Parts: sequence; C-alpha cells; structure tokens
Amino acid sequence: MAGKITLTMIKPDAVRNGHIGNILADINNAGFKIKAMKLTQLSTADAESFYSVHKERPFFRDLVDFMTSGPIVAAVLEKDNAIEDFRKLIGATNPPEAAEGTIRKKYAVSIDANAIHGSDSDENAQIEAAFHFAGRDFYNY
Ligand code: 3AN
Repeated sequence: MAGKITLTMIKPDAVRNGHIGNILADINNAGFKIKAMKLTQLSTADAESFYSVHKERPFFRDLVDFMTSGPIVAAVLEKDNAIEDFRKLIGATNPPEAAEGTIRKKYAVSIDANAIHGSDSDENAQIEAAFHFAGRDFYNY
C-alpha cells in the first residue's frame, strides 16, 4: 500500500469541540477511503513513542500532555498520492497560516490544538499505521 495510505488522528481539541463528523465528511468528500478507524486515547508512553522524532524540541512535553488530554480518532486513509493530498487538505501546522477551506483553518484552535495529524512520508505512514492498528483492523470495500 506504499504511496497510497496516510495515518490521521483527529486530535483531542477537535473531538472535544464536536468536530469528528464534519472532519470525517471533509475527508470522505476529498476522496479518501477509510481503511481502519477507532476512537482511542493515548497514554503518556504512547504519545512519547509516537512523537519520538520531536523529543528534543521545546514543545515536546506540551505536545505529549495535549495529545493525552482526551480521546482521539485514529484512522488509516487510502487514496493515490495520499500523503501530499492529505497534507493539502489539513493545511499548515500553525492554524493562522493554514489556507482557506482546510481542516485546520476551519477547526483548529492553536499550533498545539491543531485539530488533526497527517503522516509526513510514506515510511512514517507505515510506521504510524502499525502503531495504531493490527492486520485484522484493515478493511477492503
Ligand atoms: P504536522 O502535524 O503539521 O506534521 P509536525 O509533525 O512538525 O507538524 O509537529 C507535530 C505536532 O507538534 C504538530 N501537529 C503540533 O501539534 C506540534 N508542534 C509543531 N510545531 C510546534 C511549535 N512550534 N509549537 C508548538 N507545537 C508544535
């Protein structure tokens, strides 16, 4: 599935603020197929592991605290050119810099509480999908 999948997380802010349905509609309307999906909550160890590439960054502790602050929706999405197309759909990391119509422009609160995650490479999509899901969680339809 390399090149065709990305891993997303609807973050605790967007879940708390009631945006799950609208965000999933935007994802479907942009042509992504949901291959696996769940409502879940990250433990501190989970979030430290998921974001380990950022462990030396000044915002790491805040990021871990925020990502463990409530439930998230994790999903694996399929589409040609999934990584690039999904990052266009979600918009820039910092919501004020996100383009009009993007998910972060519409639903994000701040650079920490920025509504949604999208994998940044095919390699990370595979790692992140395996972090959240096992083989039997993936569906073809
Ligand atoms: P993206 O989610 O757009 O790929 P990354 O991977 O650079 O952004 O950062 C991972 C997460 O870390 C972001 N989603 C955001 O919540 C947080 N983050 C990134 N940069 C900053 C920053 N300068 N200050 C606070 N949080 C940040």
